[in-house]
Amino acid sequence: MADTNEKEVKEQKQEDQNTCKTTLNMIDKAAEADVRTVFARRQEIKPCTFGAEGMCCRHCSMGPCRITKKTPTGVCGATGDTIAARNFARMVAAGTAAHSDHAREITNTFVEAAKGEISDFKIKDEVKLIALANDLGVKVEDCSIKEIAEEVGKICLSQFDQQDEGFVFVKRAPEKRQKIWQDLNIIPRGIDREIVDTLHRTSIGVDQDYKNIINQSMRTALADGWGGSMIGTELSDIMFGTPVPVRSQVNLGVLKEDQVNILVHGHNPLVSEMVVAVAKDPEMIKKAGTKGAKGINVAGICCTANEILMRHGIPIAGNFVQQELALSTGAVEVMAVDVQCVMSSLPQVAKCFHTKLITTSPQAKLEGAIHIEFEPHKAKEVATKIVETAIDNYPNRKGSYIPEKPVDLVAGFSHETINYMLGGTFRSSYRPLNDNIINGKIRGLCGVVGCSRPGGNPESVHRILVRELIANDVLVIQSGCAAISCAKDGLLVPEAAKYAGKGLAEVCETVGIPPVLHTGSCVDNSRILIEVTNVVKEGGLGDDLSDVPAVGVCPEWMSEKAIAIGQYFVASGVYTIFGLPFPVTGSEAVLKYLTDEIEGLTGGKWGVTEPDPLKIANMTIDRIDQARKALGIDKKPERVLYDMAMRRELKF
Ligand code: SF4
Ligand code: MSK
Repeated sequence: MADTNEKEVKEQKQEDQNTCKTTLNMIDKAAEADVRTVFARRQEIKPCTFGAEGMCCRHCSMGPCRITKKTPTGVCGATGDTIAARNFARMVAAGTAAHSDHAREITNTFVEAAKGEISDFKIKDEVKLIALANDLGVKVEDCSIKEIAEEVGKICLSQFDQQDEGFVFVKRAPEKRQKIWQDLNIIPRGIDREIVDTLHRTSIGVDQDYKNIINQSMRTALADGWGGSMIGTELSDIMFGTPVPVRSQVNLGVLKEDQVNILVHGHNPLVSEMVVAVAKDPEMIKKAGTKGAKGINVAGICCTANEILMRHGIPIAGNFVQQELALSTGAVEVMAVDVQCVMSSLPQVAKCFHTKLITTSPQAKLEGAIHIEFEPHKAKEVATKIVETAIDNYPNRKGSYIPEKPVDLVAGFSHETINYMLGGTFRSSYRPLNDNIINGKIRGLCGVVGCSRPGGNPESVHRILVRELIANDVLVIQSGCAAISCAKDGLLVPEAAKYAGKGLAEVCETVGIPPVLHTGSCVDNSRILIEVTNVVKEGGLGDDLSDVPAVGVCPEWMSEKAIAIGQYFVASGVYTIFGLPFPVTGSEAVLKYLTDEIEGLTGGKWGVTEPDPLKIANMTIDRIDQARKALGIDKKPERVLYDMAMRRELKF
């Protein structure tokens, strides 16, 4: 039942001018429709501090054990340090599993598409296929596209279950980085093997040494960033097209009053790609017309949204915290979900309206939803059923409330696009980017990634942080729900260069890019690894990722996947700042290892702080300036300090 709680949430959020007004507005509308949302549940359920600090172990039936000053070990004798490290490593393993299982499904489909065994998916980007084949050492001369694709698919598939040496994607990293990994013995053997190893060693009575556990979690995380996630991104690009800049729109206002609205939600682009294709079929549009609709409008939620935005310009309805609010508009005929970040509450919300909720993955069923199982062999058939269900449901819409108009954005900044846009068609290269970092017009790079979270003012943290960074000439690269937050604030268009510092604005205006580049879904954080690697390989900014004036930030992480991402950035040499809560704060030793000592091993480390955007911005800029100093390019520019009034001035 909705109650005053929703109102309290709204009042609290109104204090912050940067909170998404559409979200605020829809919290009210949801309450009117008797819909309970994540915002209200967050208010009611106070997090367990033992769990939040990594001090609860439930790995055997002698527990669960909670570590306190009075009880400093579990029943088995495990210390708080061991328990915190085990919990952390398990989060990395779970995140790696999520990204990599997504990638496995893509890879299996890719292999079948390469062999010509399925008709609905094909090799679309042959140039990228050949580039990847070259990186993987696959022979391309005198070989057909089919032969090359089959071999590339075979190698990618082998990365999951191989047992020993031969993890190929790490060879894309700078040589110095590979040597660091070799010396630390953290080059992954196979993706599945590292996940299993981590789960094994963190079960009762196995690895007790927190440093050893954390080091294994780095190997697991590398199997994600330079393995599962990278494979997912690369093969999706080859099958569906490598993103190029595309203009579209974002926020719940993308829903259409007079059209059949279909929302796709989750992460895996296989289903959503096909829904997008089928919804464009003139026969389907005609059918929608027979039901009184003027067309079929597909929009996305979460990272499936980012995938189809990047490749087709399909608008984004919202991010993680907006999924229930999207249904609360009453304007959605079908929400089709695949895997990850799908709230269990959706069937209850859908029931309040005419919306049909459809699950498509055998791994992710929801009680109360219709299940139409997706299989690559019958992709079009499944997508057709989804679209037809939506069309048939349109006459059942009983009135709706679609919030104010959406906001424009430009997405599609794959690492290939950055290469092409900055270097030009005839001499694509990262040289201009490097030169602009060296001459100080661009102070440095920052990947601002991750989730959106209820509690506090989720959208505003990202927005204030990113505005502060660009105002100080930091070029921001975004993915996931963080990108959606800033897109809704109008920061992902070239016109937003007016909010950037003088140097960054000049570069953006010359090239025609936004100061905040949308690089894709959370799996696509692997693109950022390649982007920073390309900067290193271009020359002039050190010989390793840890030398580049670049920082990773995830102010509002929510999922275990974010912890896996953070750990692969740290293991790759990047200073990576996460907002609290951070899941090892109960152990001083583990916290110190991750935020300090680990730097001596990898050159990267975690920064952990309360999600205060200005503090995070300062930490980021300080680190960038230190890196510039170490490179001897620290002469300019001046640091601009924005007070609250100046920041408000910057609003649209
Ligand atoms: Fe407790 Fe040890 Fe069992 Fe964990 S493994 S629940 S600390 S007894
Ligand atoms: S969807 S993992 S809430 S980014 Fe990728 Fe968003 Fe975080 Fe899910």
